[in-house]
Amino acid sequence: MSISHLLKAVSISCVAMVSCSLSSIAQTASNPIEITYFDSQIQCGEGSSLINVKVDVYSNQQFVQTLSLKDTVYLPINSFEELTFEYNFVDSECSPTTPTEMILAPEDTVPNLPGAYDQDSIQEMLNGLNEYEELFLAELGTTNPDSSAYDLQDVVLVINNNPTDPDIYTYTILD
Ligand SMILES: [Ca+2]
Repeated sequence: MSISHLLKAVSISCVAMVSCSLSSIAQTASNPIEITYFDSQIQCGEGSSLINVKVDVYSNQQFVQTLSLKDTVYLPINSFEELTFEYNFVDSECSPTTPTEMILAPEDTVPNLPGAYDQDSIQEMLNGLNEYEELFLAELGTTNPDSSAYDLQDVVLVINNNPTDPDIYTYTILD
C-alpha cells in the first residue's frame, strides 16, 4: 500500500469518526509509527484489584484517540515526540499522580526494577523487542523513585518505528 493511499484511508476514517484530528496530521506524515498498549499493572491500595487505565493520545496537543489495554493504533506522524499522553483510572477511588515517563530502546540501560505483580521485568520486555521497537513506560502511582510502588510499569506501550504492514492496523477497515 502506498503512503498516499494509506493517508487517504486515514482521512476517510476521520470523517467517519466525526471528531478526529488525524486528517490534518496525515497531510505532513512521512514516518508513521505504531503504538501498542502492551501492559498495565497498578492497584488502588494493597490487595485491591487492578485499575483499568485508559490512555488518551494527543499529537501536538490535539486529541487523537483513547487506548484501552491491548489496543494498537497506527499514527501517521513524524515522530513519537509529537505525542503526549493523559491517563485516566476507570471506576477507581485513586487517581494518577504526576506521571513519570521513560522511553527505552533495546540496547539502553534498564532501571533495576522488578516486574510489577505478574508482569515481566523491564529487561525481559525489552529483550522481546525488535531493534526498531521501543518501550514507553509510565509510573502513575508515586513520584518517589524510592517507593515500592515505583516500578514504571503502570502503563507500558510498545512503539514500533517501522510498521511493515499498516494494512492490518486500525484504519484498514475503511480502506
Ligand atoms: Ca507503579
